[in-house]
Amino acid sequence: MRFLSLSGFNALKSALLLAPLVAGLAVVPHGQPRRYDLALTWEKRAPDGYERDMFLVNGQFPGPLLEFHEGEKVEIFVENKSPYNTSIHYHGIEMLGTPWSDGVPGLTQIPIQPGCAFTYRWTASQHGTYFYHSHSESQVNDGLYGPVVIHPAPGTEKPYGLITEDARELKAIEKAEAERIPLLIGDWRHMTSEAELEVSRNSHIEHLCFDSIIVNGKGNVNCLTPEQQQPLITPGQLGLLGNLSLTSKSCVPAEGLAALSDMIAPVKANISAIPPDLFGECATTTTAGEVIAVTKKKCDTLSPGKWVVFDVIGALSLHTVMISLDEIRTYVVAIDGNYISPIPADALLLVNGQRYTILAHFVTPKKYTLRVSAVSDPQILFGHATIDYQAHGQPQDSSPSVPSINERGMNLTSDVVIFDGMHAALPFPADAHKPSADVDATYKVTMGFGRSIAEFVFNGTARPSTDNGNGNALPLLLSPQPGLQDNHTITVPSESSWVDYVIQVTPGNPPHPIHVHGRHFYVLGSGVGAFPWSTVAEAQAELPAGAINLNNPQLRDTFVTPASSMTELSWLVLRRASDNEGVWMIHCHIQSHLQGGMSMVIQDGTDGGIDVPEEYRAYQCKAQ
Ligand SMILES: *[C@@H]1O[C@H](CO)[C@@H](O)[C@H](O)[C@H]1NC(C)=O
Ligand SMILES: *[C@@H]1O[C@H](CO)[C@@H](O)[C@H](O)[C@H]1NC(C)=O
Ligand SMILES: *[C@@H]1O[C@H](CO)[C@@H](O)[C@H](O)[C@H]1NC(C)=O
Ligand SMILES: *[C@@H]1O[C@H](CO)[C@@H](O)[C@H](O)[C@H]1NC(C)=O
Ligand SMILES: *[C@@H]1O[C@H](CO)[C@@H](O)[C@H](O)[C@H]1NC(C)=O
Ligand SMILES: *[C@@H]1O[C@H](CO)[C@@H](O)[C@H](O)[C@H]1NC(C)=O
Ligand SMILES: [Cu+2]
Repeated sequence: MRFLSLSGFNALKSALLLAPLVAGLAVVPHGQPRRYDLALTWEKRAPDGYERDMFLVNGQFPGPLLEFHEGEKVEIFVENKSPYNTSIHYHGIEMLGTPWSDGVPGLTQIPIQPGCAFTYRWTASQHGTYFYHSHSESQVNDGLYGPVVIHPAPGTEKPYGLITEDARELKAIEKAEAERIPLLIGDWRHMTSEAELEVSRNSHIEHLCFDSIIVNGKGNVNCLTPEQQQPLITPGQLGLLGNLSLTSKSCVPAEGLAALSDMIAPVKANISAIPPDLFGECATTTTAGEVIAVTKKKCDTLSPGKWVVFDVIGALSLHTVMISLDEIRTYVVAIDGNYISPIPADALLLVNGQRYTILAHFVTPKKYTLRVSAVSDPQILFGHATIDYQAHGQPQDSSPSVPSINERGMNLTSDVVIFDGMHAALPFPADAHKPSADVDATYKVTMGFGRSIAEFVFNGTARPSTDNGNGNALPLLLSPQPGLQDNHTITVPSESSWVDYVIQVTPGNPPHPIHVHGRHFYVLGSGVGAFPWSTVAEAQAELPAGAINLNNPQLRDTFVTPASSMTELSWLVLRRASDNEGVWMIHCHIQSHLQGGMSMVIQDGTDGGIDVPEEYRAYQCKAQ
């Protein structure tokens, strides 16, 4: 304190008054942005015991936690020291008034080329759990991601009073929230995304096979013998397998996917283009997984146990996973950064791109296993991490923790409570937010397979990638196209303030996690069969009561379409405010579907042009 000037001291004081002290978060003078510098490099690492080339951020994988107080200005300086064009997207951040910092090459910026730097500026206008990741090609699969946490502003109403009324326990929960721990869940491959993309273009097949599940960038390869695989094979998997067997990576072999391709796509699969190690050739590794130490200190007397808040982040490439912390019934308290009325759960279904904030209470000191099991049909894939709970003065129970789920994510007993995220999750407080009862427009689009099972269409057509720029054209944000309605673009005029998106998925499709940039959306409903109505109001008049929820729907940025059967369509209806001018992507968050063309662009209120700051309008590669 001795060296602090008086004005510095006042700024410090006001910052302290405004925001409760959060461990590890330095004070930023009032009104100044909180700045992070991220250096992207391409180096060798072995997250699951197998060494490969991958992205690191500041020498780390996953990238460092970006932590803010709600309301703060944000400045993120990204230096690209890798050999690839890239960009950084802040998944789930609404980018209110800063569409130029959304990080989508070809749409909101030109890619950050090797040797160049780019500064993202935005406001942390929401609180909760998010993550940053590359939006170029499938670089997420090369490890270019990291967590973002925005601590709620003082006075924010929180749902913890519905869990306990004990003031000391509540204080302990508040403390746990301030010290929240990210759990980034990933599915990992040994082949680089660039090599995989090349193979995919030649094989005309989606490569539904991974090497491991990693938690916070750590895991190991688990190979199963046919005897071990047998009891874990699901009916859906049997359907894909026919008379084939799972590979040593426990994947439906490429031949099985080729047979599917023959049934539904005109462009034939070419299996000989697939190197054998992509689907087969498994070698078990025994790398240590992530271990998170949770310690109850002597002075920590608020609660007889220890409350911990985890931010579960679906930094996945493909798989949908079931997550369960042995012996602990957690509470789900937020979805995609929005508080909900707490939902108790022993196991949680996590879809690619979604986030859940969960609260756990530890009583017995013990090493608890966190299990992560893929539930998708094409592969048996699982991993784990450990929560090492120690309490001062108490011996640690050395018995292994008892699982609630198996390697396929199925409950092992009938009392396991599963939260699948598909049904009611009430906003907290109940009147926190609500969709408009009326909309100004309804846009109906279909999505599904394209000409091969490596190509995916949104509104009839696969959208060509603009990941390496837009030819010689400026990014769309700098040259918006008024009124454009085509296979790749939905233009919502400025007059429209609320809009419905009706997505119909063609038969034979897996669930698609739909992610929208900019404003979050309300999930009004989903179902199997066609959606023949032209508006939600018409649908509501004919569908059974409750099929469309306008009262308390989930507010999210990622939600999954129902799996369609081989003969029927399925549908998903999203209602979204279009009051945030910009050029926003709507896309499937499965990397292979996105790289296969499953995306569209929403121009929100761009008809009058957008006043892009000179810094972004005139951006050219800045040397570091
Ligand atoms: C597997 O089934 C396919 C047809 O679905 C058939 O052509 C092939 O001969 C069968 N293979 C074996 C080993 O039974
Ligand atoms: C299939 O892939 C192999 C290996 O890349 C290539 O040599 C062959 O020409 C391809 N066949 C067809 C029909 O494209
Ligand atoms: C899993 O849970 C369901 C629903 O409670 C139950 O019917 C089923 O028997 C459980 N599975 C096992 C193996 O106990
Ligand atoms: C747009 O999609 C339709 C199918 O919905 C297709 O017939 C048409 O060729 C596509 N247009 C372009 C320009 O690709
Ligand atoms: C990288 O981006 C620049 C600018 O858009 C583009 O001209 C170049 O072709 C891209 N490089 C690669 C390897 O795609
Ligand atoms: C889908 O593409 C067609 C052009 O094929 C276009 O007329 C229509 O407006 C698009 N639909 C939406 C919702 O943008
Ligand atoms: Cu998809």
